[in-house]
Amino acid sequence: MAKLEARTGGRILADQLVIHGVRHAFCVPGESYLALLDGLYDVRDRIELVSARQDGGAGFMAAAYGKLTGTPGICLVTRGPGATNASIGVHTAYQDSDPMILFIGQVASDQAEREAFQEMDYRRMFWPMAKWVAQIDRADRIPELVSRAFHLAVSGRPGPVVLALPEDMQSATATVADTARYQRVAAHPGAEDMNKLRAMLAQAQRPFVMLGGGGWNAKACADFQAFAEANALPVGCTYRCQDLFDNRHPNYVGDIAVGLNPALERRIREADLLLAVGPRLGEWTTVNYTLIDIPRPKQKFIHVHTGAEELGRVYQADLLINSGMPEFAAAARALAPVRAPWAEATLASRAEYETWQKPVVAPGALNMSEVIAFLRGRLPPDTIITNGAGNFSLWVHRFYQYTGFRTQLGPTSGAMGYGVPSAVAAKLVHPGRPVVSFSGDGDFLMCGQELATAMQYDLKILFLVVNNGMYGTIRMHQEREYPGRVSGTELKNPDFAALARAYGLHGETVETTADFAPAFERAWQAKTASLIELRIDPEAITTRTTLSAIRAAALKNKGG
Ligand SMILES: Cc1ncc(C[n+]2csc(CCOP(=O)(O)OP(=O)(O)O)c2C)c(N)n1
Ligand SMILES: [Mg+2]
Repeated sequence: MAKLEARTGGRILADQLVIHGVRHAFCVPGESYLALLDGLYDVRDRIELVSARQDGGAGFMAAAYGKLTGTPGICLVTRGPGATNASIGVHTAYQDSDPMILFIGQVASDQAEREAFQEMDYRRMFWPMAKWVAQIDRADRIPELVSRAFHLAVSGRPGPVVLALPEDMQSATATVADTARYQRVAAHPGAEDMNKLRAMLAQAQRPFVMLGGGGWNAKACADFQAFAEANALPVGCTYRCQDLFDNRHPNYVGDIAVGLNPALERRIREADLLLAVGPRLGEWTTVNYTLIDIPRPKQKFIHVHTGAEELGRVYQADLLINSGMPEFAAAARALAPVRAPWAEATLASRAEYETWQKPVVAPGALNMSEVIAFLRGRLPPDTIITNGAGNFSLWVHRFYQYTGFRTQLGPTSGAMGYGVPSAVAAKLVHPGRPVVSFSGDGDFLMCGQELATAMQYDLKILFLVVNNGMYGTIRMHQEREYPGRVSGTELKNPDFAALARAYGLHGETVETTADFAPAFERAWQAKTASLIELRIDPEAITTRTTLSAIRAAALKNKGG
């Protein structure tokens, strides 16, 4: 065996990242982790260090990287201000069940507990939004604790882990062996579970599948698709998990979130067997916890989830299965198909989805449903679509067709600002695939500074900013609850195209539906990243109704 050499903590850590297969790390540098930056210098041919412009942008990039690759997204930030900024990425990865590791430079151990410059207790700060928070106090324990971080981030319900790194620990030297690369640990469904599932399916008349959650990969999606096909099952995807099932497939019947297709909602309510595979069944997926009865669904209910702690949490089920998604999907595929008297109903549900997909009439000169329909036909199938949070995303989710695993990156946490940095991560991971990023006007300015990162790393992304001059989602809720009393939701915006040009992008503004296609083609041909601002009518607040209709209904309600 080769003799071990002494290394600094920073170098040991960089070497562990290489061993665990990291290709990109996202950071905003800080003086609290100079020795780690120096360690990364030595491995720069294996790990590309991407400097973001705000630690929140770096956090989102790492969370999106985790979603996209199924391997932990790595984020490096400085203490106090860096950590607090980056926390939005940690919270998003937690709610989205995406693997991520946040490394934070910490004050030196001889100053700890004095509230030294930017000192914080990360265990207390991050515990409700991370799977594990720890501090590495000795350089010779870096391999052990980093290995544990990787194992925890990907195992069970995937999620974020936070490790604090005291400055003096990073610059200290130690002679220690590296660990082996981490392995993903997952539960498997038992043979009895699968037999019971099959028996319940065989007895059903109107089964319905809700697909969602974290921990999937392309093979698992393909296996699940084969199971759904063999049993003619209708499949709906939960909020922002639409890419787990090819939306062009005849068994795909729509997405399940607030504002879902009423025909789909009826089918879920009238189902006699609900098979929830992967999702947590949170507020959005259950339409504010109204879609499925609590605690006992009126349908026969099967819940499959990667984390045992999630099962039985809100909903009591006839069958609870704790399993990794790839493990469950492979077992489901291997089941002998049942007779499927519901096959016709699945086709009918698909037809309802196709009707729901047709562009709608909307107020104003620029109709978002037509824009998305154009993109659906025009974008190559491997395009990755990202979005942040706001009502603008409703148009994308309803009218686009995601073609398969990880053609969608959207925060199920509803975090504004995700659309731009997630696109940066996507283009770095898949330079050969087109990446189109959607933001609202409010949403965009939360992380729009990462346009600079896209330019710095030469990432040719198309950014679309849907501008209605307001925090529209909140204005919608305001009109519903406090009609006519607009408070804090108006926005006076910059010229987004000019802003993009200042960053060095190709920038355009579009105000009519007809002008979108030519603007898109110009942007598509541009040598650099590009941004198109889409000015829409504030009245076009959802795909189904207008702002004034919401206000009128609320006033009528209050009057009566
Ligand atoms: C980081 C963050 N801050 C605040 C909110 C609350 N919020 C949800 S949607 C929204 C408005 C979004 O505005 P915009 O991006 O312009 O999209 P629109 O709804 O107008 O289409 C706000 C403020 C949030 N979800 N995330
Ligand atoms: Mg807006």
